[in-house]
Amino acid sequence: MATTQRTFGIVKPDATAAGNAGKILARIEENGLKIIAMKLMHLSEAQAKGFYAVHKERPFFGELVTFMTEGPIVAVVMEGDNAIQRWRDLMGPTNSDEAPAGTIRGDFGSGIERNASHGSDAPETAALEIAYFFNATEIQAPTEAL
Ligand code: 3AN
Repeated sequence: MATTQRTFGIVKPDATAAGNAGKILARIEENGLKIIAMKLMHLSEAQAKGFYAVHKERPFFGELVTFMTEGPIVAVVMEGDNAIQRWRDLMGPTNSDEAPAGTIRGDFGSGIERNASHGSDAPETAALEIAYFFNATEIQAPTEAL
């Protein structure tokens, strides 16, 4: 059965700096996911640390925060049937070196950190991440439980 979902994505600083944001957003639309909210922003250190708080004990946390604050990102909310898995499939595996050609990370990323994009991994994290970046005036409340 088709399940309409919302998911959250980021075009990361490496991809915006390289001029690939438009190409990545086009892939979202070409694949039939609907962009329902979007903003370009330059994260502060505090905002990046808060977003990645779940990784704060990991050895790469400091580097990850430095990377995510080095330039603008595009924060995007997508909606569609099975949107969470579809967006993760479009991105490919976390490590760009292992991501096949044709995936966003395979085509636009380099390595495990500078991997061009982020995507929520479950409905609960999608809801938290959407609320972290978009307030009630910036995104319509879901009509059903999304
Ligand atoms: P995903 O974003 O595919 O769900 P996670 O949750 O394993 O991947 O990783 C969260 C973020 O941390 C990713 N954006 C990735 O770029 C970064 N990351 C994961 N492992 C490493 C690592 N070993 N070194 C640097 N950055 C990493």
